[in-house]
Amino acid sequence: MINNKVLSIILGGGQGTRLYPLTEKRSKPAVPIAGKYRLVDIPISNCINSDIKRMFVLTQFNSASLNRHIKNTYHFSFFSSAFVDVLAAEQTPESKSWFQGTADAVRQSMHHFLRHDFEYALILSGDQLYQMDFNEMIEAHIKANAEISIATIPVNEKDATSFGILKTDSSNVVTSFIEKPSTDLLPDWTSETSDEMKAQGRNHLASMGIYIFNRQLLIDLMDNPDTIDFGKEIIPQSIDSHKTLSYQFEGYWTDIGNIDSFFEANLGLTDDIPKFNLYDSKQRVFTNARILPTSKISGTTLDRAVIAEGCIISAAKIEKSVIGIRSRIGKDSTVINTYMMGNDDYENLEDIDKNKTEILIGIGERCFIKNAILDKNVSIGDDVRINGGKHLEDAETDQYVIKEGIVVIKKGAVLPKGFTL
Ligand code: ADQ
Ligand code: ADP
Repeated sequence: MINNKVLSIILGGGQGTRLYPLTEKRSKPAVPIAGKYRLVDIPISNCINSDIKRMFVLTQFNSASLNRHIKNTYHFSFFSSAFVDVLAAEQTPESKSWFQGTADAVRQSMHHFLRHDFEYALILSGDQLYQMDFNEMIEAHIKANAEISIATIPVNEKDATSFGILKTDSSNVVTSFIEKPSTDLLPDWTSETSDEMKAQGRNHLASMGIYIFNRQLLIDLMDNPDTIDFGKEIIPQSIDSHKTLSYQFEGYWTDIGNIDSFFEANLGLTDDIPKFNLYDSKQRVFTNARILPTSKISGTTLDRAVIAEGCIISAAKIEKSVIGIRSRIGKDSTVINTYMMGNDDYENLEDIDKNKTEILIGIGERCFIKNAILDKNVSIGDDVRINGGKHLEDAETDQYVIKEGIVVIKKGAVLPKGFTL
């Protein structure tokens, strides 16, 4: 079994500034998505579905919610060699700083990887939404006798400037690579793609940031402390001297590393036929099994609503929205184009009385919420109106951040009755 020879390294995130404020109080892999999962569940599930069961998650800082989530979710048999280990940037006598970039994160963690027996290191990004069988990629890597493989996907001109773009020969061997080229350089960086991709204007071959390295080569490359990133240094400096294969993928794949793409990817789950399929019994997405009660909904018109377990909803209308675990939405409220992450706990009458809370956790009555992300445990008073959209300028307060028209209510924020935005 080739997957026994693979060790997976998930790049869990740098400082997470692009997903701020969702990363204000937690590390990026712990950011909740799709109502009940966390970002890190995507690459981990892809590995498990590919029978790759030894995984390291590299993260800039260790958040309690990430550790708890991993510990509560991924239990493997006592007799199995499977594990998911979180490695946070740590101070050692040799290195005193945080991970400087992706290659530096791998370098600083090498001593942990080398304790394990593996022939191939599979390096994955932690902020992408996709379903992929890594075995096919590993088989192609071995068959071609490659030293490095890069998963690639055709992209259009507009997207090409945000990715590493490459060119290959007729055997899919990478001949040149440029990290995030400027628009004026793009005409020199087109590739022959399938008719379906061409019809969508996708004529540039982008790196998906998913790599396979042969063990010894990774050790050798990590010896040079001047290389910080895979995209900026390691890949461009390696392609001439090490056979690098492009493994082309044409399924759904999207980067969810910033607020805008994160919002779109979550709301995309409300489409009639979502591009990311959570309802596939062969490619399951795993997460913490919380044993929550069913959701209770009354008097609500639901249209393209994705609703997680344990919710108590009396809203008037929920449209094109993802409602996370244990959410509470009061009477006559309307929620449109919104991702509500849900709550960590329920408030019972005793708690409410004890805390003298006037504003209950969740969304109150007669509210109107549109184009928003509500992080976990927010308390929104009655008659609050949040009308997000491009007419709003970027802003930040203690309670919320506005980025490209999307209003992000921070974790645990309390919005008083009648608050309007
Ligand atoms: P980017 O996504 O811009 O491009 P980068 O910011 O290096 O590259 O992030 C790659 C992954 O590593 C992300 O999941 C990120 O969260 C994580 N990461 C970043 N810094 C980290 C750190 N210090 N510690 C741990 N994890 C960290 C890369 C490639 C491009 C390619 C795109 C595809 O460089 O060539 O096209 O990915 O998305
Ligand atoms: P979920 O994935 O259900 O959102 P979290 O990991 O965010 O769960 O935990 C929800 C809440 O439950 C946290 O705020 C925390 O206080 C509490 N909690 C969960 N597990 C533990 C634990 N093992 N020890 C202490 N508190 C916990």
